[in-house]
Amino acid sequence: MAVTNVLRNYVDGAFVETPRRFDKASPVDGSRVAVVCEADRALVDQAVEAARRALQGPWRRLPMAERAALLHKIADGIERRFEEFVAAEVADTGKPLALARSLDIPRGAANFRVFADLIKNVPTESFLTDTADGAGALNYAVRHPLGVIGIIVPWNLPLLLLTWKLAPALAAGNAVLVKPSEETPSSASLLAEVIHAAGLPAGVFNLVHGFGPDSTGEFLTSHPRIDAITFTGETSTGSAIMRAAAPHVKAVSFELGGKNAAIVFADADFDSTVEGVARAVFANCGQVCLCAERVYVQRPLFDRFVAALASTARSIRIGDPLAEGTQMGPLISRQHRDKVLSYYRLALEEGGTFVAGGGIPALDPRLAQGAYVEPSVITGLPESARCVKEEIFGPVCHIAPFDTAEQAIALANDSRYGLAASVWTRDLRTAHRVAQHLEVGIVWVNTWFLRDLRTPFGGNKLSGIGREGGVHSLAFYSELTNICVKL
Ligand code: NAD
Ligand code: 6OD
Repeated sequence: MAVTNVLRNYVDGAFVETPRRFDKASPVDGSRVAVVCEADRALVDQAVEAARRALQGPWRRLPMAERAALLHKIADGIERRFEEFVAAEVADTGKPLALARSLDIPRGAANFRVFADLIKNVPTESFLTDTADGAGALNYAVRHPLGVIGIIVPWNLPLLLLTWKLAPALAAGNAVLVKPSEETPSSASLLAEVIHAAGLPAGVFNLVHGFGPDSTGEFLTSHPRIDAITFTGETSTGSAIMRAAAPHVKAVSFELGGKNAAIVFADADFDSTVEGVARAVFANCGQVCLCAERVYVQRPLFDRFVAALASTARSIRIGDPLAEGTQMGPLISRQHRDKVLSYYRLALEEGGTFVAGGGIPALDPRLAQGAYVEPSVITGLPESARCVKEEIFGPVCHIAPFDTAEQAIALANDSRYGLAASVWTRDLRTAHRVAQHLEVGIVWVNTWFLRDLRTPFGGNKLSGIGREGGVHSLAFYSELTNICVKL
């Protein structure tokens, strides 16, 4: 009989079991992936005190180069246990092996390497100031850790998003409590083993498993001795976290939801644009905050483009993520599938037509308890439809025509969200002009989700607060003290 993996918390340098546990179910077939020990309030308190002690201990005195070397050691550990991380991520999320191997796990390691190198090379400001006596003054800023950071992350890119926040927080010298999603506890648990083996001082990194409201997540956001919360997830959760964090005036950094537009001009290279937009819509079963759920195509190309995208959607091989050639796995859970399917039904009620998908795929009966949906393409909805306005977070887009660049900009900007957009054209003048008018944090031209980790990443409007990436991450995870010396 298979032994179920019990996932423990990691607090003050030790792995900790708790009596309260929950099951993590596989989105592939409903089987049990792991039993997870939920951290209660007392364990969170213990982790916070351990983190506070760590901030005053050897971690504080560690030379920056040694701190950076430890981050590289963690990256080495991820790479050494690469296939275990892949297996953990696939088991929790159901994403295809190839995706975990090419995106999630390599980025887990890369996040540590980038911030290890950056912290050694980033300057702080200095200014020479004129004074009345002519001697002047020298101002220079010194960087301090922000303190104890609560890191709360979602389930769609578990290791990638966790380490995207953890690596810069550690590089800047902070101590952290990490809460992964209850849907994806496995890769975070492996990471705790890697960090333990790398020899990070006790209390610097703490892992606490659990849920959001009335559970571990809320214990973190309302804790008086946690200095800041960095969060990726739904906009409504961000709003709840802000309320919980307000009494203690915690700093917050938020990467939230999106309803991203792809704008396709008639002169775009047809084949590479269909391929690129299909990736933007269907990657990770549509569960990337950057995915395009609104596609606008210039009228002369519209019918041909709709037909090609629908044909691509129908050709996607859906199934067991471990099977050779699978291109799309399930959604994260049956609960999330219910939400996505409710939008498929709503699209019909709102007057839309499915030119591809719209239901549940016929699959091997072994996968009957899985969370599968068909990749779908919808046309004919009014711009005011809820399916055009609300984030669905599944493998689905609505396609609508436009005539002029001004119209495309107005359509793309008519959203409460402002995370990302992509523009597809051979005309660079059009590309730059449109890109600069889009009310989003990230624009890709003739590509999608091409990342340089030094660049600012984040959203406008309801899509977030602040920017992370490169020096922007270090700015959030640091306090700067300006020292003014009269010469
Ligand atoms: P979610 O907001 O439901 O959960 C995210 C995390 O917050 C989980 O760990 C959860 O346990 C925790 N949480 C939930 N309620 C909480 C509360 N009241 N207090 C404290 N913690 C709480 O999001 P999800 O469903 O896991 O992820 C999907 C969402 O994340 C989508 O909206 C997607 O757009 C967004 N997302 C955004 C980005 C970005 O960079 N902008 C990246 C990835 C995902
Ligand atoms: O690439 C990243 O750094 C990042 N934060 C991606 C977010 C993807 C959202 O699902």
